[in-house]
Amino acid sequence: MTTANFLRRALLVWAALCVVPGWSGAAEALPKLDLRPLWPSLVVERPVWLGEAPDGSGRMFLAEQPGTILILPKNRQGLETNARSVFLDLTFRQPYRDNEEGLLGVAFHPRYRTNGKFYVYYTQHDPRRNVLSEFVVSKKDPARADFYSERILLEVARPYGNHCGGCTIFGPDGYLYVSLGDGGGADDPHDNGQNLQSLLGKIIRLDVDAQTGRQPYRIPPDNPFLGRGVAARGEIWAYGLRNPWRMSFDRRTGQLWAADLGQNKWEEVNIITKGGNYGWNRREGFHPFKEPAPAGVKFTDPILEYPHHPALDKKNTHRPGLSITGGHVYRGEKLPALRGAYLYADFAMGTIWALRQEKGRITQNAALYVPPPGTAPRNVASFAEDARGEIYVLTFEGRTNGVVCELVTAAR
Ligand SMILES: [Ca+2]
Repeated sequence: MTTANFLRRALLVWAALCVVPGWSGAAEALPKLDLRPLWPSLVVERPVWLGEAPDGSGRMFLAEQPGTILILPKNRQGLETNARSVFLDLTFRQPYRDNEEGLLGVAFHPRYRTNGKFYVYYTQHDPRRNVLSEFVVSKKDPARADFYSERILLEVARPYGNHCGGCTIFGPDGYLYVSLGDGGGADDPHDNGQNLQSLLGKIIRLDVDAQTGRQPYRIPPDNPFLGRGVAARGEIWAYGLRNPWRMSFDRRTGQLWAADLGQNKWEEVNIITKGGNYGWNRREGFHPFKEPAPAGVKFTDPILEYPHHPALDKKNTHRPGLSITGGHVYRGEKLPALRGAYLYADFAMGTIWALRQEKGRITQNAALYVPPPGTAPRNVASFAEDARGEIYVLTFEGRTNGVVCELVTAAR
């Protein structure tokens, strides 16, 4: 090959690389991954949340939907019989009756090390409602919560047994963000998503370190709907959501991500901004739903949707699913090819995907893990992140059992 030919060929190869869709100099190809169970001998029931206490102890806590918070053994691989270490037990209140009810979210206060406070979101009945409470760890025993310390911050009546929301997370601003579903039923029959007088179908933002009068929290003064009197609840940060089951903050950029479950056709991933209206129940994904929006209402579309039925996915670019589970933007060390990518999964299909985006436009989107054909999928109920940014996958196996998995590079 002559020098000129060599240079021409090198130029062509370089040009070809540059036109691969989604290719950018900084982003690696998304990896193929496997799920590897951790704590193999520990029996847990319907795990919905996992987190590391921000107190330097390295302890991992896990919430079971029926109503317990456990402290997991330090040894994640050990096969010895692991006794259950119960940190908080709410099972006698029977929060879990319907499939989507139960103990659904937990958040440690950012200053847990000094104030021992944490927040729990669970459902109750008679009347049916969502409850957000503060608890404090026992002063004598760091492995036990003080059950009698409960301070109820919020109770929100819910007309039906489903769409409970429940994600409870602190933002980088120190405020508590909580997701609430539209109250259930189908199609949002009470139009809660678009109703700013209701907390259902919303993401709310609270200052739990202060109180306003008899209100057991303060509404941050820069919340978008504060000051409208009875026309809008000041707690609301974003609205028009159906059942934002899981959301997360990107620990590097501070962006808030929320996956919203669709009605019959489309699951969606959203980047949540202050005051945004995410469309439900006038929009499902990128599509009109129910009657048209009132004049002047502006909706924020998701950054990604995927269909329930293969026939909807005309380009066959994305496998169908039924129920999205939002994850995290990966900022850990173990899986370099995943850095900066947002993980999400389908609960029913067990598929795990990741996407990268720039300014809300998808640049990469691919399946990381597809359950092997002929096997029952692990139902991905939730993702979790430890203090170092490593990701965990919480799965239901059958009706009751649960498994915590880590993601590892696929051997194949
Ligand atoms: Ca939407």
